[in-house]
Amino acid sequence: QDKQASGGLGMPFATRGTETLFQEQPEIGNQYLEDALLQSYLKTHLPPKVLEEVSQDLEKFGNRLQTEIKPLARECELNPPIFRQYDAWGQRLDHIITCPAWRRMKEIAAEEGLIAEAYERRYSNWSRVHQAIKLYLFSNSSGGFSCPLAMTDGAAKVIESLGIPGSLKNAFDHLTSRDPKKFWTSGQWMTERRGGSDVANGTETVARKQPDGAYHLYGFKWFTSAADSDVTLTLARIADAQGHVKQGSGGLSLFFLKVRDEEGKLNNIKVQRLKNKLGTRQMATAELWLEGAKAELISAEGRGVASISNMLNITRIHNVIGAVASMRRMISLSREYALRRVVFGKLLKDHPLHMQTIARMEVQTRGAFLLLMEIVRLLGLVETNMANEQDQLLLRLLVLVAKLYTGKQASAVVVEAMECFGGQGYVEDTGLPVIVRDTLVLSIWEGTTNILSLDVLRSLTKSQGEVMAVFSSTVQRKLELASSTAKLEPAVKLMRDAISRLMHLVQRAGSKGAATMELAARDFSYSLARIYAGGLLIEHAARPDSSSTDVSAAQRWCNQELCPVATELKNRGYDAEEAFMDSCLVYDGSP
Ligand code: UCC
Repeated sequence: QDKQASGGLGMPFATRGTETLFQEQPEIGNQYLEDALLQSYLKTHLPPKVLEEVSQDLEKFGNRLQTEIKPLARECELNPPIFRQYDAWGQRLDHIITCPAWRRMKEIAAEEGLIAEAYERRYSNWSRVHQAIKLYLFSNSSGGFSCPLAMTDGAAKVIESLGIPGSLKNAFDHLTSRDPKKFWTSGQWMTERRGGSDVANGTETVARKQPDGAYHLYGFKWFTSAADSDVTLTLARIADAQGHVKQGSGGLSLFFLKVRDEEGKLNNIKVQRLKNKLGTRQMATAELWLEGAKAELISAEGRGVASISNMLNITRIHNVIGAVASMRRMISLSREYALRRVVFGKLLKDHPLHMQTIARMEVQTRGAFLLLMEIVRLLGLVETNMANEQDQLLLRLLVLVAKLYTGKQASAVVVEAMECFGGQGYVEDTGLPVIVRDTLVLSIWEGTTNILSLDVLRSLTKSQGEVMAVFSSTVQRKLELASSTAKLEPAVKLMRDAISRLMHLVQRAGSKGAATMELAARDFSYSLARIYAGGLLIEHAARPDSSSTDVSAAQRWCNQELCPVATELKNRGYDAEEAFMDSCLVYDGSP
């Protein structure tokens, strides 16, 4: 350490510059073995036989990630897809050329059963947890392949929820295959040029029925992620005999289509260009013209949005996986770096302020991780018919809440963690900026923070408030587990106070009016996330074999404002006057 700190001052400067490495690269080892929270979660929840098998698989996968998969991810980052629209002689090609490492990722995803695991259900309700953890470990070493996997999982889910009709059986088998030669990925073509959030009004694509019962789609898809996928789900408006279509959400239906035919020719699709994105550059996102693409109607007419929601709920869970994985990766690297980097005469790990900064990120990441585990646990119960109606309501709510909250958390944490490396964090070939760029999309795709917050309100209204009763009683039950743990008392007290303020507000929501509730939507969703995650952290810390760090994490989480919506309501009111002042502030006094 002393030698490193002195920097070998005896040497000539030029030699020092080239021979003496200034800083050692932080490296992570087997991500499964290094993740204490993950291991304690599994130990607490999984039945012993399942735990044994899953642990073996995860350890093996952790080794494979370290030795084989991580270098492939770097290849994907260095060789983003290329688009060749024409050949030298002017023939239209529309080829999206991906690198060998990207194609290898697809094979690995099949071999590891990254989709199959969830549908084989060999561990019954725990299969989803197993799959989610593999995806979590894979995420930041996947070279962007997490994205097509999210949509593939979503497509398989939609097909399964339709009862795997005969016409889709072959596709389902491909999407859930462990055979690399057979495995297909799916796209999710929802976004059109008039809008990505307001799908109901933004979708212009028209479907024309053919004499054989198939449909031909005509339209323009503006943002299609992983456009090299084999199949896709997409929305369109069915034209009647006069060519008229129904506008709004009720005019949308869901279609399945193959992107290419048996000979590899595009299905009457033209690629206009690839997007030049801030991040996720390893993955081809395209603008596509549908010029009579042959498709199969797979929802009831006019039930497109409700049907594709099954896909959205899965891709949103993958979004949460990506968020937690990015936070965990950046913290692991920061932690490692702090063990090696000497500044002001001592290692970073011996600087209390630096450790405080990483510890704060760790608390956020723990809350997000347990939230993720909770939604995949509930999903596993639903998928194996072990969930009651209340579990289903809770899942519908928590997917939205977890997606919107962890997307924001992850953006904040990865930017903070980048600072832990000083200037190195900003240097491209450290691999750190890729993580930052790829994380920033998580609060945007699969529904922005505000759009999801508004949907949280809709899910409350739709359940006529029942979901809030379930939410509250579930969190209260978790707190009761901690009643005999004295060290958790202050955290439990803060939580009880937050729940009571939240429920008081919910009871009065009916009299508040839609405009007030809309203004409160984001703070309300944040309150749900913080309170639920607080309950999970306390539950985890109340285990008989919990550690002092589990207790400290729970306490620190609960020390933050757990119910910001109640505080804001008291201080500002979310009323018309506030809304007017918001506009004045934005437009310098003239809304
Ligand atoms: O495609 C994209 C990028 C792909 C990349 C994927 C990779 C991600 C993983 C990363 C891993 C690292 S991004 C495009 C994503 N687009 C969106 O997320 C759309 C955002 N907009 C919304 O979510 C809106 O809220 C809409 C589109 C759902 C609103 O549509 P409507 O038609 O105006 O809304 P409604 O009326 O609320 O919903 C219509 C029906 C209702 O059912 P019924 O008719 O029975 O009352 C709703 O309850 O759909 C139902 N529904 C849902 N059901 C709506 N949302 C849900 C839901 N989440 N779960 C269950």
